[in-house]
Amino acid sequence: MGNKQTIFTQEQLDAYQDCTFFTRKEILRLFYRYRDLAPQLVPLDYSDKPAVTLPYELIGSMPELKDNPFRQRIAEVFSEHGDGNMTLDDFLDMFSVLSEMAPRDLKAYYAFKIYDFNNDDYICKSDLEKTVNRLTRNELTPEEVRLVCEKVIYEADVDNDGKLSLADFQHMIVRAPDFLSTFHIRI
Ligand SMILES: [Ca+2]
Ligand SMILES: [Ca+2]
Repeated sequence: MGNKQTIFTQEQLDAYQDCTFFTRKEILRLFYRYRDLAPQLVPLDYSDKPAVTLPYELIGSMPELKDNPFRQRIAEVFSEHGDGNMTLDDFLDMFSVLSEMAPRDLKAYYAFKIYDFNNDDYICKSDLEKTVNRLTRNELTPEEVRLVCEKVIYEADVDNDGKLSLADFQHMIVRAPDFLSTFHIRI
């Protein structure tokens, strides 16, 4: 309120508010979080859209992510080039989807992408094994993981092709909300 900022133009701020679940104040706060990761790389004036990308190592070490077993996949999925390195836009998108304001369907859509480790638009058995291992923080034996995956596929694979499509997955998480539990971050 009357608090002039010169980091973004009004148009940029309006666009960020339209594309995220954040208020102007939250957008600015996240900008400073991004900048604090590498002040020497991130300018204080973004009005000319500088081509800045921060390496995954910095993003993944943030307190909100560092204990998340999916942190690298999350960064990859939200990064423009799929390598986990992030522009400010990628960074805001990521936190927006992970925030408590994001609707469940949107979280489910991104969770599906994150669990689809080989990016082929299906969660197959090996994607699911990796997912279950991470969700349970490697506390299950390989045999237990195998049984869980078989059960999930048996119950969720509606069209019976042995793998989960986005539709299968959306159907499944209604009954297994744990699959979204690592995608809530308080900022
Ligand atoms: Ca896959
Ligand atoms: Ca299927």
